[in-house]
Amino acid sequence: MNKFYITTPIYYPSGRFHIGTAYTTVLADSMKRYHKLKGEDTFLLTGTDEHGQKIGEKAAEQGKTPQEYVDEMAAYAKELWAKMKIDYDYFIRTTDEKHVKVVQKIFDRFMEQGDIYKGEYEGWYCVPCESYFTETQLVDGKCPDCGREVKLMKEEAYFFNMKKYADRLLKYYDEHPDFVKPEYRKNEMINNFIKPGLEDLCVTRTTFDWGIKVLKDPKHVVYVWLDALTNYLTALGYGSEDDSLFKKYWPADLQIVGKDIARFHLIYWPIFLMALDLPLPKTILVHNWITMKDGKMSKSKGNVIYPEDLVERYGLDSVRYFLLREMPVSQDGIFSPKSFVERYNFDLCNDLSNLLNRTVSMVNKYFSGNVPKYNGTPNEVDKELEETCAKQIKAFEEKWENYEIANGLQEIWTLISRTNKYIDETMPWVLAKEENKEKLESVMYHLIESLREIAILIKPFMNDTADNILRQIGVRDEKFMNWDSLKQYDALKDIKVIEKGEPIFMRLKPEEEIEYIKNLMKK
Ligand code: ME8
Repeated sequence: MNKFYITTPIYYPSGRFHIGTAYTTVLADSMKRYHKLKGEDTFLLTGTDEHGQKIGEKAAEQGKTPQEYVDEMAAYAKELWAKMKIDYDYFIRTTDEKHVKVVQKIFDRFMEQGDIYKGEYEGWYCVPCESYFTETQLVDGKCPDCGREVKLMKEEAYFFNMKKYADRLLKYYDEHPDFVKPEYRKNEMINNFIKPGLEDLCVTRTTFDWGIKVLKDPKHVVYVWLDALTNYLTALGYGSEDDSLFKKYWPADLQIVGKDIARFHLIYWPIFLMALDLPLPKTILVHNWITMKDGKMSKSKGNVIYPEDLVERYGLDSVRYFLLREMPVSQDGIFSPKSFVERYNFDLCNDLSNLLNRTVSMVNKYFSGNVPKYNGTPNEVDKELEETCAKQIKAFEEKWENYEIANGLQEIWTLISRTNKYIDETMPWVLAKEENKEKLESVMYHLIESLREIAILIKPFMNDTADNILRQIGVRDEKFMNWDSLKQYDALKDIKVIEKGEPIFMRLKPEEEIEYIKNLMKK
């Protein structure tokens, strides 16, 4: 059995998580569910990144100890992921003792190997990003990552010898075309950071103490990124007594990260792994950001949207659908109340929900709910629908295997539209009037079968809706719910749809709901 190990970034618990954070997690969860449905042995990791100056300051603001603060925030994160039905297999916290010990061991090993050396650091430091920058890296004298003010700071520090690994990294990029997706991110790393000369990385801090202490020199704490990146290993028990999960799942098959943390994952992370003599992940997928019409989401602009607020009013699956459908992965996607309501009304309500409703009510009306068997003599229109199903399944798989997520969803909606059109073309109400039983049976079978395939295709990202569709069309047998069963078009037998179809999505009143979401953003 193939294994598939997938990771999300571990999140800074510096406040409530907005829909950007939810996007990464929903994407990872959907990928996991897709591979699981295909029968693979999947493992999804998520967690919280709990050390560093910013967290210490946040806790102090609230009159809490850092530990109290991160305990509360980790509980909040778990609650949110439960609401969003994130099917993770392990939740790592960088304050976990198991993680702390291994980070210390790794640091010692790097020192012994000569990868880490002691020196003095002077540079431009961005407090919110916890990153030092050289003069040339600054943009208009400000932090190149977040655009905020930086200050000149100097401290005794340990450094990781990145230069030593630069050529090996370039060679690795070259020989592993699947390592970085989309490819242009790799070129950015090469042109912006590696070719101009990779700087050694400062890997300790003495300016604060909320972090993992260097065992041999405890006034230093380990730089948050060295601490955080190793979570992908320690979560599996790497370096601990029980490393069976590590042996089973490492290297990761897919690591998903946002564009702001690409540099850490595409340069430092592979170099740390090379220094540990470990294989590198198969693919690191860098996604762009969800932005607002007026730019980045920020509390000061009053344009932040939180996933749980949307879920509470519109249900989980519409939010999951919107995030994946509206974000092209390799470009920024814009959230607007109007686009959310439109996607809801057009894609989910008009296209999907109506298709189900019309079908269930026709099977009830013409065949007392009993779905006719496949008759073995499909006509031209039936055959065309069968072929469209097969074609769209293949197109979806191709897009998802290449991590073109939104395009994959579009392929499913092409099938949904085609199926709706099939009703208009075959006009079952006319067939009923003409008492053309044989044709009417074939049409009903084809509609139910297409709906079954659609339900399986949407299952990775809209699990509850998929189950609801399968229930309404009367598919109960697990063997017709897995990915393999998509290959069979003619096998459904003895199934009965529910007596009265229930709409899975009800039309929203656009103006009211746009106003409602705008108010959420101001809240
Ligand atoms: O970076 N749209 O954590 P984090 C899409 N602790 N994604 C967004 C986004 C937006 N508007 N805003 C943020 C960290 N993100 C580190 C990770 S991993 C070893 C350590 C994404 O909570 C962002 O790109 O600040 C990142 O991938 C993730 O949310 C977590 O950000």
